[in-house]
Amino acid sequence: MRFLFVVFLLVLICHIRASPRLSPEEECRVELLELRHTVSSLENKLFIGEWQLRNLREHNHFYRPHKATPPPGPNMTADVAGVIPTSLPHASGNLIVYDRDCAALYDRIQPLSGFYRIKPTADLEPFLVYCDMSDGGGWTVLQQRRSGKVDFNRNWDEYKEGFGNFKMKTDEFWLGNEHMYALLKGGENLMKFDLTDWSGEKTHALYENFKIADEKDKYRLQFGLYSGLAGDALSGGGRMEDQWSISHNSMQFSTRDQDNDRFLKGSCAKENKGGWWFNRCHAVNLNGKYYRSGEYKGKYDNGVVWLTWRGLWYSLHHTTMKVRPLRFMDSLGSGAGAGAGAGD
Ligand SMILES: [Ca+2]
Repeated sequence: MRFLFVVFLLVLICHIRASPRLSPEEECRVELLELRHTVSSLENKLFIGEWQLRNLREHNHFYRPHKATPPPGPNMTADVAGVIPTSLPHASGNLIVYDRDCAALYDRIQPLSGFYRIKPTADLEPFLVYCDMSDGGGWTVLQQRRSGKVDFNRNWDEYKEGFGNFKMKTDEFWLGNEHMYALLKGGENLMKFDLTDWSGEKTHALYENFKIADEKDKYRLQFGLYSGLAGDALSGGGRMEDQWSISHNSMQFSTRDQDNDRFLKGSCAKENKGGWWFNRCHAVNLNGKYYRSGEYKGKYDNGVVWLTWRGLWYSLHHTTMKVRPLRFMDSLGSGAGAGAGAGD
């Protein structure tokens, strides 16, 4: 048995030795073919890499959000790395390109709600805004009241430049009339007012083509069609006889130190403790005195008010003013997200 096995092995070895070997020329040819294959594969990789780079440059897409980023908690600012890339080469020149508003940012990378830097016009320095990426997404927030911690009784320059805190989701702020002027310039937008009362009930109002003039015209307000559930208080409510004195359309902005209202005997901004587009004086004032309860009493109806929802003697708990382009396809894909509910 063992003998047979040895014979088998010898036959096998002889067979292997007898098998034809490649000549040096053939070996070289095979090697060449393999190298060509490798070169072709590397060329493909290079081509894809260059295409990706071109694509990223054309779309200012320097950063991809990490899927592992935890969602922001109630007391946490959302990830802002999406706007401040950290891995760019220092000698690369001015490569940081900011989005013109939160809608453009949403279109590009659909990040979480949070504070981001935007640059609506070329001549303006980039500035920080809160982007509400809920409620259909893409909202640039212009005003927020939440707790009464920030004093809104400010002068012209403060309203012009903006004030408040820009760190937490619940921070209160006024984005600033100059920033708002730049953001609203084209007027092809939809402004949404999200309102919450002290029992937690929410409502909203929407205005198309919301825009303000420049400082020379004292940031005069103009807006178009109303829709929503809160009532068209910005136009002065339903009563024609009231509208001439309390509609905010075409009104200039007033502050305690710049009286541009139509109330000849006094200053609406002084009485109402905040800057706003006062007539003589108002049906809406979201920058009024923050009363820490709903109904209030006093010499003036100077609370945070929306006439057609809770009246002039009820000061609201939460307010938000936020804007996005009129032709914005939200995450629902229908454009219907704006009226679907308050993104508060
Ligand atoms: Ca006046």
